[in-house]
Amino acid sequence: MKRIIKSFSNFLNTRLGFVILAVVLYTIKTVYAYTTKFNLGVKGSLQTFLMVINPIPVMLLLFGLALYMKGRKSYIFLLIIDFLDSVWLFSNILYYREFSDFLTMILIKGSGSVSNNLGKSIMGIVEPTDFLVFLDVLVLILLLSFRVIRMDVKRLKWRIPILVSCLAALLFGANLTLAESDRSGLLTRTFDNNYIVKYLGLNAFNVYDVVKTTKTSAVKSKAKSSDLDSIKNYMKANYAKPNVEYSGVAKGKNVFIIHLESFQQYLIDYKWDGQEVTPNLNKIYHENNTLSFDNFFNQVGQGKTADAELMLENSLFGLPQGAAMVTDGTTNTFQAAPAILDQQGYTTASFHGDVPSFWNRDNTYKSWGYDYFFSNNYYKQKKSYNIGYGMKDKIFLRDSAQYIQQLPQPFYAKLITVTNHYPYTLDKKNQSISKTDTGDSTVDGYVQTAKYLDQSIGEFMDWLKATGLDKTSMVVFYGDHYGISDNHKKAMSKITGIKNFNDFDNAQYQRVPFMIHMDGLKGGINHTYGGEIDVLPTLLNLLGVDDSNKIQFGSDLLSPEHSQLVAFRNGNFVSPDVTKVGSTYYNTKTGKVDKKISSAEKSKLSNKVTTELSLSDRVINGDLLRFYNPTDFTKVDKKDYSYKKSTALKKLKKARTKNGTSILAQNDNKSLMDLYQTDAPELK
Ligand code: GP9
Ligand code: MN
Repeated sequence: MKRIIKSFSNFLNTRLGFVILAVVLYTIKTVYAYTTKFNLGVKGSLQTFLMVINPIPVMLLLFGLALYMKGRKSYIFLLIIDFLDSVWLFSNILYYREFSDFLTMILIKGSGSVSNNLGKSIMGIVEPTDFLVFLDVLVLILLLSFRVIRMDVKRLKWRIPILVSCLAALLFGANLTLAESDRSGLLTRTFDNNYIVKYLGLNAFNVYDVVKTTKTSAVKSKAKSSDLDSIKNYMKANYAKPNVEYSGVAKGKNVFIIHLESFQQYLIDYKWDGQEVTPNLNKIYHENNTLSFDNFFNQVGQGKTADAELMLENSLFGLPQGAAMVTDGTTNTFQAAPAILDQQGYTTASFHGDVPSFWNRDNTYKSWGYDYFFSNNYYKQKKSYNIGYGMKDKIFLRDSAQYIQQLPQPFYAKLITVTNHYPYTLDKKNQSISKTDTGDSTVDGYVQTAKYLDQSIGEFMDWLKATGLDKTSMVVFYGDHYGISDNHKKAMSKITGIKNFNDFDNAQYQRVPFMIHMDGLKGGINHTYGGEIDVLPTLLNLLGVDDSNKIQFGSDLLSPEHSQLVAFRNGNFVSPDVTKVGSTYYNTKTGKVDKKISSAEKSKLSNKVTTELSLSDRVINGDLLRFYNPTDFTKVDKKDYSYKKSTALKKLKKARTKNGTSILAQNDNKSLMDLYQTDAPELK
């Protein structure tokens, strides 16, 4: 035993030993910070393992640089790096406490949305245990000053530091491979900063962030205002005049945008287990005062929900890679629905029971002009209230009502549900239909979560009726993207009864619901082909907002001039006559390969799709809307927005005046929450 201790202390007295000790201590304190200061959402043993080991590669690389030097300065170098990195960790802890997100290059450069000076509030938010992140530096200094560890000042053989650096790179590679195996597309799809930190560590996140930001800002700095010309010309040449019959029919009404997570059109009227899976949505779909579209397609790429949100509220396509909300949401200028309506006197709010940082909503929503963003910290949280990505829909919608009733009218409120999300798991007490029996475990739970979502919508609509909001609001429903990806063709074949469910069928099953429901609206099932890109122009026309001056890639679905060529993000498309998947052109009506279509026709359609996509990419990559100054739109100043809970609650309280326009104020400030009926078992 003594011998072991002796050789251990001998090892620590070597420079390599000291470096390894520093890495170990750094790792311990980082794991302490990860688990107590951040909310990384670590689930399962692999994620836990990665969270514990992820500081090692980068710190081994950084501290390992000390091995290239000789003398006391190598120790001083290591301690300085350790200290600076700890200051960085400390700053992130404070920032995270306020914003549930990590510091990024954009924030530090100060060009982003957050002008909130952290320095001002530092004293208010710092906690004594935050300083523990400096403990390892202190311990190392004490060990050296009291000569418990002696400095090893001689120069090492070159191969030792080189080997250590190579080992660090190798470990990082292994870390990344394991991370990708758990979450594919981690670096390309850009979901959430929390994910990168959870899987690869804070320092790796910083490098990633710097590379990403440098890349995107280089393109932006080269862009100039004349780049807009070709885009404006395209808009002019392709503008479809909105349908005057519907112009302004919803003027001044409240708007609800109800995001039906992963909800495909085929679920409408679908029966399983002897019952309708979504009776509430089916009823809305068939009602006379609902405009329902049965040839409406999702057009998302890797950004999934984020792409859907971007298209819906900006009429711009998602990017070919990653999510524009993440890569460009903080810095770009937008002319988004919330800002447009804000300037028409609307209060605007987005509601979502997940962490605010997911898809960078907490920053992007400011660029879009959302007055409020109610994310999970605005809601009462209990373990049983959550499943998958966030709050269970019934509880989420019920608890959103307490904020809805406080919003000054007219308002624009977007409610993002999440329970019907892959992998479609639901606890027993919330299941009210049996799973399908395809044997594909991803597919079979889908009807259960869809039914649950449908019930939550039913409860919400009842509340609208009970409060009278149904008379004063337009309610818009949309499915954001597919629920069952094209990796499940066999199961889809069983579900749909289509014999060989092929690529053509998969393209057709990209249909998602789009329904506009409003008292007195001339409804019916409309067969026009269109997609998410067309929502904004359609809604603006209903709301009586002129869109002839807007840079938007979609057009009013009700316009007789609307183009029915629906572009998918990968260049494929669907139209009433032709469907293109890869290099194959199908006849949309028969599903057969279209052998008669001329090559001129093929390239005409394909070119239109690729032109639209690439022009839209140019707008986002070059941040071109910063150069666009239409007279009827004032640019959003992100500094005017804060989603801090205390600030939002204060603002809502202020609105509770005598002449307040919220339904709460109109009800003499008596809550309308007792009108909300839910059978959510968690609330009983
Ligand atoms: C998370 C949720 C899911 O906040 O919106 O996003 P998705 O995985 O569907 O893109
Ligand atoms: Mn989604």
